Amino acid sequence: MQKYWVRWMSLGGASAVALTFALQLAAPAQDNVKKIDIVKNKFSEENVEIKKGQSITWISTDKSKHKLQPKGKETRFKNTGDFKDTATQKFDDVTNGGPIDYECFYHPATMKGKITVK
Ligand SMILES: [Cu+2]
Repeated sequence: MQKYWVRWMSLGGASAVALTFALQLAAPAQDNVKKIDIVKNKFSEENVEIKKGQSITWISTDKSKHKLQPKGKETRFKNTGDFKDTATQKFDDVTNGGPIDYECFYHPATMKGKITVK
């Protein structure tokens, strides 16, 4: 009996790690990422509300490149640099309050957005 207990304990540790890992894989990571499509130089949603610590992924199907940047002196939005397919940014700074204004460097007339972080 003792032998089995020891074996169970040694397996127990490993399976706890495996289970934790499996749970992490199973957890809907997508829930923590808000997706915004970019089609023909337009955002699918211009005003979005997310929770602190959430990320936004912009998914572009345009042939032209985009570069999202903060508007004015906004410091909570980081310049994405040029991208053609996707760009992701995490938002966990809510210190300034109010929505975060951003735009596309190449298409500021049609690509303007606001992000409210709660
Ligand atoms: Cu653009």
